[in-house]
Amino acid sequence: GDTYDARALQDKWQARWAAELPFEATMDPGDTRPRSYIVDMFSYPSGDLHMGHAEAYAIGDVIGRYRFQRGDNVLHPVGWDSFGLPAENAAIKNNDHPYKWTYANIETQASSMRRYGLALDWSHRLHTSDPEYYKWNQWLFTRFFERGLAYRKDGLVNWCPQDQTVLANEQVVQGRCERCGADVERRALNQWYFKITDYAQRLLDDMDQLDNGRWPDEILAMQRNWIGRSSGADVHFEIEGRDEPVTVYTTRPDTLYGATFFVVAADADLAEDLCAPEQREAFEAYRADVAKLSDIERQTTERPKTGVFLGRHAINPVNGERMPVWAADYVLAGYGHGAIMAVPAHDQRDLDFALAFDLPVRVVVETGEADPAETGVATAGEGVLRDSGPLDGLTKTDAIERIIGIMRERGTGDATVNYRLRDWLLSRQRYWGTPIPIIHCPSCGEVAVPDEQLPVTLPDLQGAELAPKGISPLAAAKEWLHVDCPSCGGPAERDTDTMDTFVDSSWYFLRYVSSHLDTAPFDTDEVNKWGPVDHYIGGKEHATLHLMYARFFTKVLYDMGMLDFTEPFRRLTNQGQVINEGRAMSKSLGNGVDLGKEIDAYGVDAVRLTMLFASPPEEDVDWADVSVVAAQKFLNRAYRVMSEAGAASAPGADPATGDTDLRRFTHRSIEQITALVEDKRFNVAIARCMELVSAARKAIDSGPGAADPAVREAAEFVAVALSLFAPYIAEEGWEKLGHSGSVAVGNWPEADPALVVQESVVCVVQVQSKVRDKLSVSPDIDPAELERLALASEKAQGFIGDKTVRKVIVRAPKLVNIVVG
Ligand code: ANZ
Repeated sequence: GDTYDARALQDKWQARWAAELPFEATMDPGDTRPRSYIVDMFSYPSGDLHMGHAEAYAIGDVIGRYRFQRGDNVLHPVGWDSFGLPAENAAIKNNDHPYKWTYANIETQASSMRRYGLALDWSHRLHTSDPEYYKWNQWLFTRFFERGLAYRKDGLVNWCPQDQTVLANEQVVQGRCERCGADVERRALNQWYFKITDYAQRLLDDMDQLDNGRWPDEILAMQRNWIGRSSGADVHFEIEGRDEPVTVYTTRPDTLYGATFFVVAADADLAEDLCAPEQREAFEAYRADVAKLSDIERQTTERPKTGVFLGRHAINPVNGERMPVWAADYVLAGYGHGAIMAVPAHDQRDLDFALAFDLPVRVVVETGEADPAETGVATAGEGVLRDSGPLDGLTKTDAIERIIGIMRERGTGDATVNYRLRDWLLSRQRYWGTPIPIIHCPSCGEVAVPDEQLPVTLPDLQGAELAPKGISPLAAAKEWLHVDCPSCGGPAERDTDTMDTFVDSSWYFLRYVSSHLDTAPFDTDEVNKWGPVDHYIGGKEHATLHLMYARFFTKVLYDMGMLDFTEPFRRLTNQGQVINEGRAMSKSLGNGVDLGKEIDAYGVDAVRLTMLFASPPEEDVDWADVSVVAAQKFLNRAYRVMSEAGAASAPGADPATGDTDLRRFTHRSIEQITALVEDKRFNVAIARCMELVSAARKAIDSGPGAADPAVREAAEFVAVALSLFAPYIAEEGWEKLGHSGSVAVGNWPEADPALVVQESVVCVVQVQSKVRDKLSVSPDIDPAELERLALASEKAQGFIGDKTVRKVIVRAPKLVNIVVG
C-alpha cells in the first residue's frame, strides 16, 4: 500500500517487542559490550500521560535507542514516583484509599508508555509506594540517623495552611506553597531534618564533574546560588553586663571601624537573651509582629525598616566603642549567627535602618561617591580605608586581610565561610508517604526501628481518616501507634510523620539496577558497573530540589562505601515545554492539547516526529506552530521509499556496485546524522533524514531506479535512522526491506570515509565586489588559507595593482572579496 496504517503498525510491533524483549539490559558479567545507563525522571501518576511527558520521553528514547543502535548493553528502566499529596486528596474526595487511585493511574500510564513506543526495560520497573521500595527509604533513613545526618530540632518551619503540612525551603516559591499556591506561614515545630549542610562545599566542588556542557549551565548556576557560599569573618563582640561575647558574621570586616550599631534577629533566642528588662514589653510586642512574616517578606528592600532597641550595648573589639543593640526583622535568625554589626555607610539595609532610627552613619571607605548620610545611598564599592586606625590607606582587599590578622592575634575574630543552604526539612504531616522508622520511648528517647522489623508499613486508613488536621493522620491509628520500645521493651509510640517524597526520588536511579533485591537497597557491585547514570532527562523545575537532593544522597552513599562515584548523573538534559499559542497549556486558558487524541488522529510516529522536529530538545515546542500532518506526509514518503526498494531488491546486494552520487549522499547523511544525534540536535538530524528520503526518491524516479543497490543502501539507513524518532514505521520499513529481526538494535552503520570526502568546490575571488578569479578548493578549507590563496591569485593581483588592501572578506569556502583603496 502507499500509505501506512499507523494503528495497525503500532499493534503489530508493540506485540512483537513485548514478546521478543529487544530492549532488556543484560546483567550477565560475561557481556563485554559497553554499558549505557539512561534514565528519565520518573513519572508522578497523576493521570494519563500528557504532552509534556511525550516530549521528555521522546527525547530520552532517542538517546536510549541510539545507544541500542550502537550495540551497547543499554539499561533504560521505568518507574513511578507514586507517593504524594494528590493521591491523598483524591482519596479524601472519593472516600477511598490512595492506593487505588495511584495504582490505577500507574497502569494507565504504563500502557500509554508502551503504546508510545518507548524502548524501555520493563523488568526493572519500580513504584516508590510499594513496601518493597519504601522499606529501603527507612533503611537509608536509619543509616543517616546513625551517622548524625538525620536529626530532630525545634524551629520555625514553613507551614502550608491549605495542605496542613510543613514544607522544605525548596518547596516555598516566593512565599507560597510550591504545590497549591497558598501563602506559607511560619510555625514553631519539632521536625526531622537531613543534614545536607554538611555537604555544602562538596556539592559546590563536585560541580567540576558536571560543567563544560555536561549539565546545563543554568542549573549549575541555580545550584551555586542556592548553596550560596559566602566568605568573610566571624567577629566576637563583648556585651556590657553579659559574660558571653556575641559573634557576628560579616563579609566586610574591613568596615569594622564604621560599625555604629548592632542588630540581632528579633526571632532569635539571642534577642530574648539580650533584652534588658525595661525593654521587654516593647520587644515582645515587636516579636509577635515579626512572627507573621515570611523570610522573603523580611528580606525585601522595599519594606520600611522596623526594630526595637534592646536596652544594651556591644563593644566594638577594634576601638572599644559602645554600640546600641537592636532587634530587627531584616536580620534572619537562621543565617550566620543571627546577629550583625551594622555599617550604615556601606550597607544599604543598615543605612535604611540608621536613617529610620536616627543612628550615626560613619564613612570608612573612601569611594569618591557622595556622603551616604545625605544621599541615602550606601557606598558598597572599592575604595581606600580612612578613619580606621591600622587600616588607613589600604584597599578593601588588603584591609580585610589585615584586620583578620589582627583579630586572629587578639582572639576576637577569624576568617570563615557561610552557606545559604539550610538543612533539608524532611517530616510531613500527611499519610501517603514513607513512615519515619523511629520509636519515641519515654525512657530511651528516639530509637530507630531495628532493620529486621522494616518495613514499617502504613496503617490502613482511607477517605475522611486522611483529612488534614495539622497533625499526621497516622497519629489516629492507635493500634499502629503504640508499640514496645525496641530498646527497653517499655510502652512507646511510633513517629507519626511521613517522609518528604523527595527522599524517594533521591536514590531510585540506584534501585533500578537491582529493583527487586530484598537484601539491600541496591546491589553495590552492579550499580558501580552501571553508574553513574550516563544521561538523565527531565525538567528544569527540579534544579534546586530533586537534583540537589540526589547529589547529596549519592555523596552520603559514597561515604558509606556503598558507591564508588560521587555524582549521580554524568549528563543532564532538560527538555523544553510543550506550549500552545505561546502559553503554557492550562485548564484555565483552555488551550490544552490531549496527547491521546493526537495519537489517535495521527499515530505515535507522527506525534513523536513532530515533537522532535519542532525544536532542539531544550527549547519549547509551540503546538500551534507545528504540523503533525506534514510529519505524517514525510513518514508516508519514507515508507514508500522503503517498500519500493524492498520490493525491487533483496538484502545483501553489494552497495559498491550502486549509483555513486546517491552513495555519497547516503554516507554524508550517515556521518552528519551520527554527529547531530550525538550532539542532541535531533531536529536537524530529522531534517537530514528528510533530505535523504528525497534523494532516494529522486534516484528511484529519475535516476538508476528502485533496484539499484545504492537505493537499498539509502532506504536501509532511512529505516535505521528513523528507528530513533519514529520506531513503528522504521520496523515496518525494515521488514519491507526483507529483514526479519528488529531494526532497533545494533544496526547503526559507519560512514565510508572514501564516500564522505567531497571533491573540490569553486571559490569566487572578487576585487571591489567584481568577480576576477575562480579557485578550486576543498570544501572544508581553513579561512586563513583561503585568504592567502585569494591574495596570491595572479588575476586578482592584476586588479589590485599598487593599491592598498584595506580589508579581505572571507566566506569560506565559496567567496573571498578583496577591498582596496
Ligand atoms: C557588615 C557589613 C558591612 C556587611 C558592609 C555587608 C556590607 P552574604 O554575602 O549574603 O553572606 N548578615 C550577616 N548575617 C546576617 C543575617 N543573619 N541576616 C541578615 N544579614 C546578615 O551577606 C553577609 C552580610 O550580610 C554580612 O556582612 C552582614 O552584613 C549581613 F559594608 O556585615 B555585613
